[in-house]
Amino acid sequence: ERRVAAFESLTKIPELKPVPRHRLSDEIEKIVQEHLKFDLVDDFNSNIWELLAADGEMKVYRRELEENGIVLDPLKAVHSVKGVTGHEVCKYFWDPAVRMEWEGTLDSSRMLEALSDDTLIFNQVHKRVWPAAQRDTCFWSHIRSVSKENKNDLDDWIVVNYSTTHDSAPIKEPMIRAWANVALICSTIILNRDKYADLSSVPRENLVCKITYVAQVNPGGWAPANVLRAVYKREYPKFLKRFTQYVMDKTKKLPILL
Ligand code: 18C
Repeated sequence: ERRVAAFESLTKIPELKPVPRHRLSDEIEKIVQEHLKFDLVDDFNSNIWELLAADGEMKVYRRELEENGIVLDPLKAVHSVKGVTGHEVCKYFWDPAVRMEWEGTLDSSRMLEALSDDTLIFNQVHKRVWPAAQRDTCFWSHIRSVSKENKNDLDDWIVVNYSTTHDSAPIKEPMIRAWANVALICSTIILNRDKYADLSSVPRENLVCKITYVAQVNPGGWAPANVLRAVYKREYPKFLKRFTQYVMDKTKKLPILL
């Protein structure tokens, strides 16, 4: 049923056509649906989440979780950014052509395969954090729009980056393979919507993009808990600030991507 909604919403966007099925279609569908179901639940008053950092509209929360001495702290952040749409934010997060312009935690990013117009597979090498071994990741990255019931609203957008394996990315010791399940979900609010006959005439200043970002990372081997938590605390807020500023700067003079 949701595939139909996605199909309809994709057909009205010129650069995204409905995509044929491929070997990861079922897994992607399941993981995307899980994110859409759980990530948007407003559970910040439930004692589940501990505030890790706050700056203006941005709030970064974490939940302490360790298994067999490995830190798996789930992370959830919310942000609200003016002047951009969810489509724009997700597009820049997903697009390999601009990744290195905003990603500050990578030594390299290599696209291994395009499974379809909306799903790519990457192998990324992360900056080494002393004193731990260097980490890499291999993941599929999927982008899609999610139709709203009210046709006066802009679609929501989501990108999921989810670890996988790939023949072209064997683990090369001493590198350690980290595992990630990351989602960026964006919802666009239009201020004074009734003043504008059609969406294409809405000015940027009337756009507000509500961002939810969740990340579950398994460092994939020993890493000192205190160093790791210090890296989280520093890097996630830095990423959210830097990336959203990047999207605002890039889109400022461009026509709005609805
Ligand atoms: O979501 C982000 N970026 C996406 C596109 O690149 C993609 C990335 C997922 C991140 C997976 C993290 C894998 C861990 C690798 C080690 C990290 C080293 C950090 C170096 C810092 C200088 O979805 C934006 C992500 C931005 C924040 C990432 C910080 C993650 C820190 C996790 C640390 C876990 C490994 C610890 C290694 C040793 C520490 C002592």
